[in-house]
Amino acid sequence: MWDHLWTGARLATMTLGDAANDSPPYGAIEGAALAVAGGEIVWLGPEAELPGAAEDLAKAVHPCDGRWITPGLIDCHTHMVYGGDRAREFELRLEGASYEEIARAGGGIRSTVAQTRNADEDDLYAAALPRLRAFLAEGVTTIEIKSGYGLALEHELKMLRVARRLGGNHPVTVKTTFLGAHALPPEFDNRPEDYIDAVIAMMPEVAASGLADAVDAFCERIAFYPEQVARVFEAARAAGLPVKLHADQLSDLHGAALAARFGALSADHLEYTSVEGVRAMAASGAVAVLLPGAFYFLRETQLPPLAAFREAGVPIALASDCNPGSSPVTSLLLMLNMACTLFRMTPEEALAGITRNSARALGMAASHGTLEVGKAADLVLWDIDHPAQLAYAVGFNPCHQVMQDGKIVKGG
Ligand code: DI6
Ligand code: FE
Repeated sequence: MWDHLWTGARLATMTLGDAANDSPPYGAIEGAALAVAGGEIVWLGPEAELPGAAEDLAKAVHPCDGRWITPGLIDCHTHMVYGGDRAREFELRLEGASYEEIARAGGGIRSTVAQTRNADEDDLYAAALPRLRAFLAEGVTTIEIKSGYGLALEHELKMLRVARRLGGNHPVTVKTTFLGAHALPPEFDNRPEDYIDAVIAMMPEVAASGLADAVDAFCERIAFYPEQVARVFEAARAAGLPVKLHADQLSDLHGAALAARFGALSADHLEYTSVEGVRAMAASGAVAVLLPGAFYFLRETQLPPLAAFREAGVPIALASDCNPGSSPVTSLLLMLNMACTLFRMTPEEALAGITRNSARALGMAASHGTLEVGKAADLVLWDIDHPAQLAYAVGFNPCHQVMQDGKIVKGG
């Protein structure tokens, strides 16, 4: 007996079609059924091909009335654990100050660092909770959470522990990333090389703690130069941790190529990435993670090189970049709409960006991101007539039911 069987469903499997088979958009299967047992998808296909009567096959049968099922949503880039907020900085920017000017004047990331250092684990947990709940309400079943507002071992580990605790107490898979090289902390003013040494010195303990699944850095003139990032990445490699990079967000420092050189899982932001950077990513297999929330909130006008990514066959993911300074966003569905309206991505590309390709950006492609037999039973049932409606509507949440890791966690 299967544990669960959905009938009368339409599936957006999001599997990459076999070109020879001329597979339908969204990898769609209409008039479909899908079965779950032991936390895995064990059967899916046209309902007419079920090997028996539904009631004889599963302990729980869920008639879907034609609703769509997608893979559970995956947000592969967030900074959702932090202290305080930056609403005052938002006002300053509206009065004319730029994000970079505020950062250089010691505001920006540094103000969040001060507030995060002052917060204890319980404070940070409580602050992150409503943000996490907002994501979960829209069908997010996997979320990545970065450190990077502690910038000292004790505070970085504190952030990572909070991230793990959020995952332990909620129906969501949390992937954590150590972002020690996010900004220069005030005690290292004018001594960036010394701070990079300090980040490298943190690496063995971060790795040994088991609190980090990957390592990230911010490669930018207001953060760290490529040579400095390369030193951090060497240390990550020595510690056996995969890397990813905030690359080419505000200027082209050739971050995408740097990420590719280190076999990064992903390079993220990428508004200023050159064609050479795109080619390097294509050759290395890195995922391009686009962050339309930050593009929107900073009123950026330089578009990421989408046509080049498409042409080179670089997989494109989307994420919220949830953070207090450049993307105070807690909706992954909103990112679908912004990716389409701002970047001219198609609704299908956008949905692949928060399922199949975001799984890959987290190194989880073998087990997550598509509806396929053998993959984790993370899925969302939507009150929609067509998958494009997920990207089309703004501020609307048609999430009907969520299964995470084989358990129904919303909309019993
Ligand atoms: N790029 C971003 O968009 C965030 N971090 C980064 O490296 C912004 C972080 C912040 O402003 O607090
Ligand atoms: Fe970010």
